[in-house]
Amino acid sequence: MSTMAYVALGANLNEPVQQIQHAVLALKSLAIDSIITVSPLYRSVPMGDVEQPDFVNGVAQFNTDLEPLALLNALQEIENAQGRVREVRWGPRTLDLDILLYEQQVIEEPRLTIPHYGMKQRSFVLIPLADINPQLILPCKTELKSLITREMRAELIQI
Ligand code: A4P
Ligand code: MG
Repeated sequence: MSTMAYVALGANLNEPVQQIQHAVLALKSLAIDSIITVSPLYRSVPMGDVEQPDFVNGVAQFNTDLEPLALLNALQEIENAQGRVREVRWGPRTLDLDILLYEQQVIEEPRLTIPHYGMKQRSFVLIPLADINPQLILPCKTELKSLITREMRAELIQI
């Protein structure tokens, strides 16, 4: 049984666009038949108080037969392979891969919260997600579209 997953991609160090493109190739290896849909990429101002370069953000969608924790492990391996060093929380990174949605499942485990805890407030997640699936309804029954404000659209520049 395969499950549809949405993964957020973010990078703001060492050629961020190339980091994302490289990550997309790696994600194909987790996808059934290597089929993956990738949103347009956006440049976004860093959220949070850490002084750091702008981010490149996007979202990928694919079907996988990995269970949620196995998917998280696989994503962390890809982050590590691309030189991710964890120093400051919310600090700069070569690559961040967060699981946004795993079908309509709600998961609350020590290492894994799905839907991703911050997704409903983040322009750089909601807008690329809506590019892929404008009709998406979240597990809490909220329509994705209803969360996207005019201010959020003004925050992002498509690359
Ligand atoms: N974890 C729990 N749930 C999940 C999930 N759904 N997907 C745990 C992935 N990981 C999940 O993550 C810390 C731990 O979260 C993991 O070990 C995993 O077990 P991390 O990637 O090591 O650290 P982090 O990313 O610094 O922390 P966090 O809280 O995930 O940060 P965020 O929320 O990812 O925010 N500004 C812009 N413009 N664009 C960005 O992409 N990203 C961040 C980081 C800050 N500012 C940003 C952006
Ligand atoms: Mg993260």
